[in-house]
Amino acid sequence: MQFSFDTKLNSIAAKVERGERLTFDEGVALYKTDDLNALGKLADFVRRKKHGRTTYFNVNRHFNHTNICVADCKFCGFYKRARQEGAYTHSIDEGIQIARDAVAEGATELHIVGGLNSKLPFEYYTDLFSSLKREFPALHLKALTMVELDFMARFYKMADEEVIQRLKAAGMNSCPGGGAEIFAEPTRSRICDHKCDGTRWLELAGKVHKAGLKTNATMLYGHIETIEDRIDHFIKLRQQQDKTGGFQCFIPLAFYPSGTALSSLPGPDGIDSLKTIAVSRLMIDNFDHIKAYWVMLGKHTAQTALHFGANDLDGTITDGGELTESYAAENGEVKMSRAELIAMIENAGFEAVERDTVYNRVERQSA
Ligand code: V47
Repeated sequence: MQFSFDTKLNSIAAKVERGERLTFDEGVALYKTDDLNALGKLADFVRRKKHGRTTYFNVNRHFNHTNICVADCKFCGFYKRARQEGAYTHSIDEGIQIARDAVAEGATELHIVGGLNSKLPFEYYTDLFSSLKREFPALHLKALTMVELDFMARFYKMADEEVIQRLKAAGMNSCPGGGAEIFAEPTRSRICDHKCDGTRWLELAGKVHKAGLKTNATMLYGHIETIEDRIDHFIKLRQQQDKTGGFQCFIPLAFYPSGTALSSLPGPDGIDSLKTIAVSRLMIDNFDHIKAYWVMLGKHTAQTALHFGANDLDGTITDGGELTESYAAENGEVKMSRAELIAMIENAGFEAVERDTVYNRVERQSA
């Protein structure tokens, strides 16, 4: 039986087998193939070479400290202006209460992101992180995107290095991958022209890596971007990783149009999502982990994505019902039990391994 009915895939498959880096044009060809099975097989080959049957998940919680934002991203259904109804900023005590609930449920990670809020002093963040660390020293704070760090450097008039060092000293342990959206211009400017550009996002990620912290990277897909924009995004991440090496995980984020300024768009379908997982696994060859983020993909597609190159499902999440809910694919569902995550992974034929944020195994006395 021949490998693929798409003859273009044969030479790419030979390169993948030899472990050679793929070009821009090969990335486009992978996306444009109609042979989803062959594409999935190639991505699964790489995934199994790196991770065997292991599929990671974690027990985590999201905390969105504020939804007030000076940016105006067309894809966002979460943000409010400061005087708009529904605008909020959580107090530090509220943050501690959310972390307390999370720790009681076994969370090892608090994922903290919010809007670009010009009403908050820099000390809000350092106080929040140091207070959380005082109460819960073992809780990993995966906090603030490159867009938030860029805003802080500009708004509080500090050097990037000072922003990063002060946040790190206060308790920031790593950074999530948000805010990357799509690096390519003019697409980026059309969907989020108030926030930093792709070059700046990558520069800051490099600076965080140099400060000794890991970060993740995302790509928002299924809105107005082209296939070429997506491949450009993968190659820029690959180049940055070659330079600073601190990215742990890539997370393609499926655009959820409802409640946004782009609500007339359909968003990506299941085939597009599986292709995006697979092509990212093949193109971003120097990232260890590809995450199928079940909240945005929906559980069925996320589980299937484990056969298309993904080796991580993110976590139990348990959101306070804010940012994550604004883009959740399945009726605002933002919580899954540990047992359900394990069953999803095992039913797909993989071995479920609980990890902490930086991919150490977590052993528990009882499940
Ligand atoms: O940057 C906003 C995206 C991101 C929508 O690092 C939307 O482990 C879809 O980055 N439809 C924030 N996406 C979430 C994020 C993330 C999530 C989970 C894990 C990690 C990690 C990072 O959410 C934003 C933006 O790209 N987003 N609105 C929307 N309507």
